[in-house]
Amino acid sequence: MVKSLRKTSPRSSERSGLLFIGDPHVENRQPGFRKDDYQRVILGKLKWCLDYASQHGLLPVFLGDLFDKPRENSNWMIGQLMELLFDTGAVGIYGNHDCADPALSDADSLALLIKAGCLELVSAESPWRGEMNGCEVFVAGSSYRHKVPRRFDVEEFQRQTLFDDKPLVAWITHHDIELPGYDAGRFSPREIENVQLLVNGHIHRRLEPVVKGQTHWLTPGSISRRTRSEANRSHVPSVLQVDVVDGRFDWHYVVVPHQPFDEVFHSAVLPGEADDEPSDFISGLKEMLLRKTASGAGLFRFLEENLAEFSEPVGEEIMSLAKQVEDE
Ligand SMILES: [Mn+2]
Repeated sequence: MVKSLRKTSPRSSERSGLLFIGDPHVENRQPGFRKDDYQRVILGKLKWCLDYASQHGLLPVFLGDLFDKPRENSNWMIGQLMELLFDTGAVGIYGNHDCADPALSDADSLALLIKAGCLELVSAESPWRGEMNGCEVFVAGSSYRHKVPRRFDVEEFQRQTLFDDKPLVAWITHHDIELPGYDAGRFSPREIENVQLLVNGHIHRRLEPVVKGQTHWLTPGSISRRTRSEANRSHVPSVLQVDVVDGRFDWHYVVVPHQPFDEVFHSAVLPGEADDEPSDFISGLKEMLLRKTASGAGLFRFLEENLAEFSEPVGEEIMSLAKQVEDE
């Protein structure tokens, strides 16, 4: 496990709650059909979130996928993240996009933030622990591919304390949870003993909460919109504020300032718009010429829609050539 090289924790200030930040996917390139300066926009959103956390006495908690690409990140961008996180501190888990191998390693960009003491990685064995409004609070979690336990053994962590007040426990995950409105779910939510709140990243749009016994399962969604999809058109980038009030968690969503969908994404070129040309093939080509996206988003959509016209080996060869170009 990657560990901080810092001897002291940056988190000395009084805190009264938590701010959960979902899937920022910071990266140098433009995702999909976005037409803004994505890397500056997403760093600006993170700065807003961290400022908000400081102003409201909240500990920032990252739900995974802080980075979109585990390793190809510029020093400039990692330096900016260090500057943003160094004073506020933060805790979190890693997502599938943060690690190139099945587990996070020293070769991944996120490891630099952890070693620099800018982000504390939490797990079942090493939760964050602190006091908020006179109540003991734990933040533990399961990074991508890590199991979520049936119960959190708070007694184990409380052996050395004099009092036996029941602490509040928030658990963070980055998993395909089976929730209403999400079709790719593989794991059903259940009660986790001693855990009042489970907050899941990985799913990029906000979903309705699910209650299982004492455990509330919340899905805030991503603070960035990466694809020009209808789901994203209605998704409002938000963070989840959780305050500790009278010995319990009290939560609500806070909208992160963002531009309207149509100002963030290139509009789709519709058949007919391209010089009255009725062919999808031609309108697809037009879209590629008009919207030269850095990620090749238009190219891949165009190929997927048109490769059926070719025999299978020819189609596969064209796709593999396109992927080689995209990887460069
Ligand atoms: Mn993600």
